[in-house]
Amino acid sequence: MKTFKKFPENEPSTPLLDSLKTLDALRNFSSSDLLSLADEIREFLLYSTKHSGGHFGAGLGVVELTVALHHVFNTPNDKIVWDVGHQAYPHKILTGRKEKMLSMRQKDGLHPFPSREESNFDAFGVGHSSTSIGAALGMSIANPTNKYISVIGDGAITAGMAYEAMAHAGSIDEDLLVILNDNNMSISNNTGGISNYLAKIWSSKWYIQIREGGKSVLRMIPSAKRFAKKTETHIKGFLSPGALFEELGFQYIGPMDGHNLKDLVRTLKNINDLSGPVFLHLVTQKGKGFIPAEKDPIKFHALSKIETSTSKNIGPKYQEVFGEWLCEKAESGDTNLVAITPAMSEGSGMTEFAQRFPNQFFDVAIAEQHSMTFAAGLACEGKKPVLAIYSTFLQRAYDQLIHDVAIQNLDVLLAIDRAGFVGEDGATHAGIFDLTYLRCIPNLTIMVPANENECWQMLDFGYSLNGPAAVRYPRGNAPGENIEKNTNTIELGKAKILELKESATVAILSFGSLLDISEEVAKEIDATLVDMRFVKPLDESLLRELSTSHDLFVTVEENVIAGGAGSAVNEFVNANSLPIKLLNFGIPDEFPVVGSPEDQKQAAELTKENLLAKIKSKLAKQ
Ligand SMILES: Cc1ncc(C[n+]2csc(CCOP(=O)(O)OP(=O)(O)O)c2C)c(N)n1
Repeated sequence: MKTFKKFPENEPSTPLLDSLKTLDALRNFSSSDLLSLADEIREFLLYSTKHSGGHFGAGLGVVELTVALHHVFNTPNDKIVWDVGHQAYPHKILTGRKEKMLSMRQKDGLHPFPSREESNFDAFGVGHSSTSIGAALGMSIANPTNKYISVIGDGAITAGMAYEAMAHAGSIDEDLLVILNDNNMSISNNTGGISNYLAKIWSSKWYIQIREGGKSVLRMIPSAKRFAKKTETHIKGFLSPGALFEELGFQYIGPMDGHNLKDLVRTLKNINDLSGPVFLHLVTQKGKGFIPAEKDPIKFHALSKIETSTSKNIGPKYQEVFGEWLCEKAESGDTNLVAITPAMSEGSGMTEFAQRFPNQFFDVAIAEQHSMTFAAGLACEGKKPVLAIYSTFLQRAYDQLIHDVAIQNLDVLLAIDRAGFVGEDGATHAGIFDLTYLRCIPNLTIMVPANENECWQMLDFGYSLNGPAAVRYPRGNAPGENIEKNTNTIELGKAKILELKESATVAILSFGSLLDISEEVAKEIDATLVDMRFVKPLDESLLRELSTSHDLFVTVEENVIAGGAGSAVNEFVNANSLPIKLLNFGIPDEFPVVGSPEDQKQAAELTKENLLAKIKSKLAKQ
């Protein structure tokens, strides 16, 4: 295997890859051709991701696996279901999309995750983790003529969904291959009992023997048929390294070196003859073959593209504001504060807090549902949990929010990050639904900061409240307001009037992150401008007052229009028969395009020009 110390300067030549017009020829490749092909893919991946940005280390770690799977299995009829899908760049390169790799993550370019729309080699659309086993199981039951392979990481397999699906597959003895790509990493170091369990397997005599004695794991695989009857499996469960998976009804094979292409091919060919659920445990290295990424897999989880940003924001990133706030809270001696993340410590700005206050910090692994119920439990016994969670991943913990936190009116503060458009990761990661699905939950206070000062003060305010509260902030940099740490101007359900125009016909009610556009529009048409601050409770007395002196309420939010903050205003106006017309701006009833947040705003027509045009036409109709 070739190893690289730096990114290739120029596009590397890839003769074998280019010769593959379809994958038929790949099925007859010799071992040495397969090795050369893997080298070509790895080098091209370095080149293309350097230019496009995007997920990096995970793809490098599955180059050999990708080649082996497409060599052994009859794809696309046989289906590879990639979990999360962030490791699927080599798969995209090999399945006819090499020429488009540089367009990855851009508007009209390649999708950053597998997408059924993009290629029939992409068996299942992903982005969120831990869905691959359930999806592959459904496919296998629906159409047993093909083979179905779920490839799941040791991070993704920490989530409950993976076990729900394995328990189901095991109980019905369905044909299914689950490949665990175990690199001992999530985005950060993997945490929790499952991770410890896998680490024990790594260090077990089985794996050490294979690694050091050069023995092949193939000897542990029976020549063809199902390995053992149920009772034997049970006994073997106590002896084999993968007892947990055996107990769930899988035939466990491994652990084996996931970079040894020759052994991998032989093993997969043997497994192809087995029936029932099979669990193949591969040990791989994140960032494999690129020395800087092997040394620092956290830094190289993803590469960011150097972009010419059109954003005028010069303040800190919102997650940095959150991280600093957490640290200051703990520094002040508040030992009841407990900060929780479901596997997103770096992205949520919690690295410093985790280091300085390890006893008040929990990374619960990729387990959003559990993170919420865990927070509820902590609150029951007097702690003050702060759950930092990306808007898109909060979707996973919805029932737990209603059932465990809100009904019991527990003191849990949600720091909801990456709310609104998140850009290049596309629709799977968009944080555009939360105001809609949160607004209908009784007991929950919802705040939307328009800058870092408000964000800080709202975190403080939400933390001090009795009952659940949410502060919802966007991806990226804040506008650059001074943070006033020792004053708090936030009052429950009170908006802030930024501009009150006596003669104005229009009042712009801005909810959170789009205050910049709202300001520009207000200036242009001499409108009243309100920073609403609260989605729930709404500032009802202000709405009543403004409705008597204006003709039109214009609501602006970075959330879907359906059921969002604007809807809350509409409902209030209707319920109270207020004499005012309404115009709602937000995200239309479509999933966002792949592209930058600016591209997404353009596509949703959230621009100053469009707002002005629609307001003018609405006024003209009056
Ligand atoms: C439900 C959900 N929560 C969080 C994430 C964010 N996320 C993307 S990749 C990743 C780590 C996955 O680790 P692993 O499965 O071991 O794959 P690796 O990157 O190590 O190859 C996380 C937490 C996600 N995609 N989905």
